[in-house]
Amino acid sequence: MEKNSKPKTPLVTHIYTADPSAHVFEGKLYIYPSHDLGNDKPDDGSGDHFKMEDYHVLSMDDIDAPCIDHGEAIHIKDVPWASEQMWAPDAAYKNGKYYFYFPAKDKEGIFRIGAATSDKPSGPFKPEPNYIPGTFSIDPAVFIDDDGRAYMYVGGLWGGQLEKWQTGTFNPEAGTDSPSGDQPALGVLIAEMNDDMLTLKEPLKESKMLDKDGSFIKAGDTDRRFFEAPWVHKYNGKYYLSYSTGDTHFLCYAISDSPKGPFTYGGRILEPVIGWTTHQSIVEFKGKWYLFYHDSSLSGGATPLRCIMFREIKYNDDGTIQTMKPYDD
Ligand code: FUB
Repeated sequence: MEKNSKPKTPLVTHIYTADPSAHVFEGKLYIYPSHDLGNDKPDDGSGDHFKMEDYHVLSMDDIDAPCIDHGEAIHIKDVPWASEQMWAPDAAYKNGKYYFYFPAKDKEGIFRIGAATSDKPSGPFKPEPNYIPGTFSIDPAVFIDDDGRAYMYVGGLWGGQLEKWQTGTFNPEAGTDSPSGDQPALGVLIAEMNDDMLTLKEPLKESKMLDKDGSFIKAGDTDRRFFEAPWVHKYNGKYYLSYSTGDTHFLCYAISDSPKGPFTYGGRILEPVIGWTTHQSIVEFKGKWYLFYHDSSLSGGATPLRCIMFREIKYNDDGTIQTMKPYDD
């Protein structure tokens, strides 16, 4: 296996950033990260220690070009339905417009997914008055297939509230210990989007992840089960769902023949980084594939103050992704 390059320095250091969703728009790399402001609340697994109320858009003309901050693209004060916690976002381009997707808590403290639009990839983005009907939980990722059909992927355990939706409605009492052990783990939620890119064509539906023998990945298999940060990319005709394992801190992936799954566990992309969370996107740019991710190195390890970076990823001949260690020489 090829040796990893040295860890990259953060893409930007003037603000704390996380959860980078990278896309190639207009021939450049555009990165849509979260913006960490930090607060004094304890890290109790609820996510309340994050303070995130706006988004900046970043771009790079080339892979070794300086990273430009285009400034604030959207602020929570302009989103009528949202109350707090603008977590991991994504963006998409269709119909001559740029779409920005973001999770935030509504006025009742329930995570929903919002959308905003712009004529430019750098924004500013104009938020829709309401969240996307039928959405819940966190970490939206939108994948547009070669045939133009668009799919939204969402989901996050613990602070991301996915456990609370197991009955189809929000149950505030549902704890983070269900399911557990040998029970099938909760899977990513998927829905095809309408052509307007602002509504879902169908209800979000869970796709449970499979092991190589066809059985479900178990909830107790915390080194491999889906926790948060879904992202889908297509490589050699296969659909790759990458994700974070949360409390075990791995970036992993699973593969399917369909954008709607089921996805079969494929392996690990990145070993744990400095900090609690890890969250990725994978993008092809000028014939090479890159992993964008974050750690907490810029803040000396403070969990809610993160910084984004990237590195090239390599595939093996059988389509598996080579596992990387973040801090190897
Ligand atoms: O940035 C807030 C949350 O932390 C994200 O939504 C998760 O994916 C994790 O990175």
